[in-house]
Amino acid sequence: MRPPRERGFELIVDLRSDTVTLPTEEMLEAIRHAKLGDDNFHEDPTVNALEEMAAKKLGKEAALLVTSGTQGNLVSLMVHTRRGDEVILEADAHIYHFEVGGLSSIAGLVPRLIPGSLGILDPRDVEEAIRPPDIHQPKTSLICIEDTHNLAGGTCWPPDRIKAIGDLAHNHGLAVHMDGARIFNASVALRIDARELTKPVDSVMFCLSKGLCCPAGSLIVGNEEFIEKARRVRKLLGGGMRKAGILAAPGIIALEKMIGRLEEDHENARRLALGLSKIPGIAIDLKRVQTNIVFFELENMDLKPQGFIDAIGSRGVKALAFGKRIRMVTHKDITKESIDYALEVCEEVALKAYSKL
Ligand code: TLP
Repeated sequence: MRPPRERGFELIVDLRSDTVTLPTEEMLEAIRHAKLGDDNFHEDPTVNALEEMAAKKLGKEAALLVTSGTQGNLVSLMVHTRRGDEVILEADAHIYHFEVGGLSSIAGLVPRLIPGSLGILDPRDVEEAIRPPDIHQPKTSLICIEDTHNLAGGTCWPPDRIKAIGDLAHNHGLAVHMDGARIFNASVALRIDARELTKPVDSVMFCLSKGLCCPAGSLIVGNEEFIEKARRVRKLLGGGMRKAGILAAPGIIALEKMIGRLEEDHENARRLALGLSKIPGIAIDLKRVQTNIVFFELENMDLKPQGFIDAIGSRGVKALAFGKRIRMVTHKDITKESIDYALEVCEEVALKAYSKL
């Protein structure tokens, strides 16, 4: 079998991340025709329209376009906290592991990591970690949750758990920030309006540049006061983008048209995961495969994860290693046929390396 023509010109099945998605023709057209203005003066009508739409979609008062998910999370953390405060995070949180330590180096925060189950925190563990007012201790001021949870395998927070964390936080006078880079994947997978998932939290960051296929950009949403402060912090971090309507224009199309199709990515991820589970030497936890992310490990194989990735890469199938795990992510530019091709290549490589230890 020959690899499908994913990009028209390159023979590649790129499963490294949904961040590799290319914008649709309609998005490129929208960029071409976007009405622009200086967003630092609030005068970009396309940005204003996108922000209004994002706030509505997530049931909050206001929204702010930021350059990336990393910037959106950092801005949110800085608005909710003061330097020296403690922030509670799940032990495998993206904010802790993959955002260059900005929460400490820039926001001046002390991370308090609590292991969850499938990335989901137990409110009892969180309550125990909240510090009493004490002159010796840092002040707990924020709880972060991640939905879907990337390192746990794209798992979804049950809505009642989000509510329990929200209630707990608010009873203690703390805020909750949701790293919802892929919140619409959770909403589609659970068949629940995204507003239901975000209602209990004070702020949410979500990404346009992943499964929603935009070239760049993320949004943060919250109440008017939060967004007003966030606008200043975004400027401080170099995120005041001026004629940002060229990024907002595809964002509007993303929110109107790209959310529904995430279902297809989830079906492809399931097909991939089931196929991988039948290959000798591949260990996969199927209960984690709830959205578009698939993690697996190699067992009894004469190959390390990077060796496996290099071997499938030479046949046009790309994946990423996370420690001893391998990650594949489905997205718009991956079809059912490319999944079948990827499975064929994985099986071939695995069979050659299986039990040669
Ligand atoms: N995640 C990327 C990599 O950084 C690992 C990926 O390929 O999955 N929150 C979550 C949950 C994320 O998964 C990511 C990106 C971000 C925040 C950061 O977004 P960007 O890359 O726009 O800064």
